[in-house]
Amino acid sequence: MLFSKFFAPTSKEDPADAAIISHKLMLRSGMISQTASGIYCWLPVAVRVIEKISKIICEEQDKIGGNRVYFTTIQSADLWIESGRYDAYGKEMLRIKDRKGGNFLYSPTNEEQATDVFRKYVKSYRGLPTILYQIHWKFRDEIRPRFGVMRGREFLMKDAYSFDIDFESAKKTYEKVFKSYVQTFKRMGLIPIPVQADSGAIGGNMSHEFHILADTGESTLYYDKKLLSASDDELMTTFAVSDEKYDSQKSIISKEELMISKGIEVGHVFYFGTKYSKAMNTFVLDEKGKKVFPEMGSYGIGVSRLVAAIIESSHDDRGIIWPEAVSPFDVVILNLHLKNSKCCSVALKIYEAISFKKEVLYDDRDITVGEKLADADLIGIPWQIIIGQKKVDNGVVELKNRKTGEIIEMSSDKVIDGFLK
Ligand code: P5A
Repeated sequence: MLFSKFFAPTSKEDPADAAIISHKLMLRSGMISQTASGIYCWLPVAVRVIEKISKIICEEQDKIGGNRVYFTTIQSADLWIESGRYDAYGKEMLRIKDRKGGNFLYSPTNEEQATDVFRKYVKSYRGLPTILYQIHWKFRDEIRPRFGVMRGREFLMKDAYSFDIDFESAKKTYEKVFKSYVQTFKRMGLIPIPVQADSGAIGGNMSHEFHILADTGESTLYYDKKLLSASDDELMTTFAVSDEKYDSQKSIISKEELMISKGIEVGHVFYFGTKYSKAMNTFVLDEKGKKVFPEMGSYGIGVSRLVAAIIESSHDDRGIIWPEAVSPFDVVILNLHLKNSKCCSVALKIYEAISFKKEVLYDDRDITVGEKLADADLIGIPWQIIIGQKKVDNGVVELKNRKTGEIIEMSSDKVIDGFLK
């Protein structure tokens, strides 16, 4: 990708109305553009990150038997009247009328619709367990949208819905999803902290939130120090709660072991039994031909929130530092002297050679050296290949690690070899 043709409107100015660093950096690096309170357009750098995050999520969901679908963003109110949530959901639901006066809404979540799709097609215990998931836009008319896309009104979520024949099987599914979430977040370079949670508007009786630690998090977490080194299995039982649930009198963690940190909720899983299957008369026939209401769960990951959360946990005073797994590009080539034919031929040679294997951004813009270096640090691609006149005359280019700042000089052939490995 040539930067001269790439739509990444970066800016030096610190935006006045951004309170947290991820919001500032997303605006400055040209990732998002606000169109109304809590509603953002997503520009190419951000789209590439969302796609990396989504790919990891899908791979992990598919591993546990998830089936990817697209439910709809616009739903008929009828399903929500049937489940009893239409009135209960309150003002967070964006309600819409069509030209015939029919009641519709923009999906804040899709439990009802998932149940409706399931009941139309699955009639026997043989069709269970079933997991349906999607990555799709949601709308919640939050009272206080804030911190950019962290708490938006329109946001992207991965939402999954599971159907099992009985409690034992549903519990296994819940545990499988729980562990796959731990893997999902770890693959993005994050340390997930699962905390026992209330199930709120979704309803039910078993629920965990997944947080990542960041000073700007909206929740305060109380957790056992052991959690930071726990195995995936231990994570399910190691003690952690958020502020609403913490009671210092009843805490089972000793003072020495207790950690208190701010966290950002990037995922939330729920088991809620037959709440929706009963309300929506959704059943299958078991081996003996008896009607059984499936036991259900739902599982969310805040995909758009994750983009901001990753930035909160990985940046410095010059800009974003993308973990390699979610970076918009693998490497950026900075041609510092466009008018120097040697710099141009070396840059092009490297660009053409490594583009087969890597996602490469080639900064061929006619701007100052300072601007080019600053933009590369701001956008935060993990590797920079810096091509300057003096170095090229000496037969070398510079390879910079964005995270450590370390710069190594080497021949262009050696750089190419490194990226083709
Ligand atoms: C689980 C999947 C649900 O909606 N129904 C389907 C269940 N859970 S949840 O906790 O309400 O949301 C799941 C995750 O979505 C993110 N999220 C948000 N992201 C940005 N802006 C918002 N306003 C917002 N609200 C929720 C969170 O990461 C949450 O864990």
